[in-house]
Amino acid sequence: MGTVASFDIGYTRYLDPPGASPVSSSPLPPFATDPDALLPLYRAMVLTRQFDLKAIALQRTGKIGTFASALGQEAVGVGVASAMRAEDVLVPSYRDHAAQFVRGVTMTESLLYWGGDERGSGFAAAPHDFGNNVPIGTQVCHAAGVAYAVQLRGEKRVAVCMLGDGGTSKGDFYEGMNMAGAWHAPLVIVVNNNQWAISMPRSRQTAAHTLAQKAIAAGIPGEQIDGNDVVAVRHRVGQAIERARAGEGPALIEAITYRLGDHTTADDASRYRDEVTVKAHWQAEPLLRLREHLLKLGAWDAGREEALVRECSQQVAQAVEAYLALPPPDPAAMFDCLFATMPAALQEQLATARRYAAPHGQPNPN
Ligand SMILES: Cc1ncc(C[n+]2csc(CCOP(=O)(O)OP(=O)(O)O)c2C)c(N)n1
Ligand SMILES: [Mg+2]
Repeated sequence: MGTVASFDIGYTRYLDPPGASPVSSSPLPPFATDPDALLPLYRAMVLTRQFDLKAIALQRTGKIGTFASALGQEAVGVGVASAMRAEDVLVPSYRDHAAQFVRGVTMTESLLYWGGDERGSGFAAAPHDFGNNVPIGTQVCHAAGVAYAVQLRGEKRVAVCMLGDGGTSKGDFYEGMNMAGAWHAPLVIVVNNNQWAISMPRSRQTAAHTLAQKAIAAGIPGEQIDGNDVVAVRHRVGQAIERARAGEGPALIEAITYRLGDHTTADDASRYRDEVTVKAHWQAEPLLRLREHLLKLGAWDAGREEALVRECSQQVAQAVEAYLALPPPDPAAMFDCLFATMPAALQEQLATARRYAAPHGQPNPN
């Protein structure tokens, strides 16, 4: 038998975890030796971690609903969003607030979302970005449609879609990616492979050796990166985005990371995974990785670390204060944006909501 086609899946890492042998012989991308370019990335990762800590506490005290933390995966979101232009379109999953914060979404908006408030899905600073997508993988179809639309309009914009490893087992993922490939549309798909789909490990989700290779079937390039290395994420995703912008078509990037926390606040991961493995992954976590690099560049020290953590936690506290001070939304808001003309059944529900909810602007007596 001859060979009609063969494919390679590349892997990129620049910042090695302690004890790991170097992968890349290529020099660091220029921004990676410039503290002025790196410090905003580090700050965004620290801010996300502080936000996650606080959001979990808010869920525990009943101030928000279920929450999905990005603990250990901060470099994926920060790297992706920092490689985008403001006019690009982020189509995220529910675990992508690190990316959203870099896009200008406020922490108060994010808390509103997790508090079940429709106002948390409209972003003042990123009005064309999509809201958090909870149905797994369906956002790949939306993102393919966005990419097709900007292509038809002749705009130099790129749709960037984020989803999890579990999402790549869904038909929507294949369908969206396939159409983007067929249309040669400007779409970059970033798979956040955090090794788990709730309690289902990556090893049991698919027999595929990599998730990146799923792109090959759609006729688009696929590659892996170390998702805990913000330099690799920003650089490789940035290159894919600029290729897409230049009309060179879509790409898929699988970012390998690890979910250090529970799936959400409704989960207890200690029931299905052992602590020794989780502890080992703490050695490779993304903040530590960039902090070590900044130390080597002489751009960081314990004093600056302490000041940054303090500043970020204060910023989170202010966002929480603003969230808690907002009057509840008009109960009618949850019926908006569903139908051009509201069906009778929903009109009835709306009337019920109005009867039992507190008047708009008043705290609910319950
Ligand atoms: C269509 C659909 N099926 C099932 C679920 C329930 N569900 C919520 S999260 C999740 C796992 C997703 O795992 P992954 O895509 O790896 O993302 P992660 O949560 O790890 O970021 C599932 C199955 C859902 N939200 N949507
Ligand atoms: Mg996952």
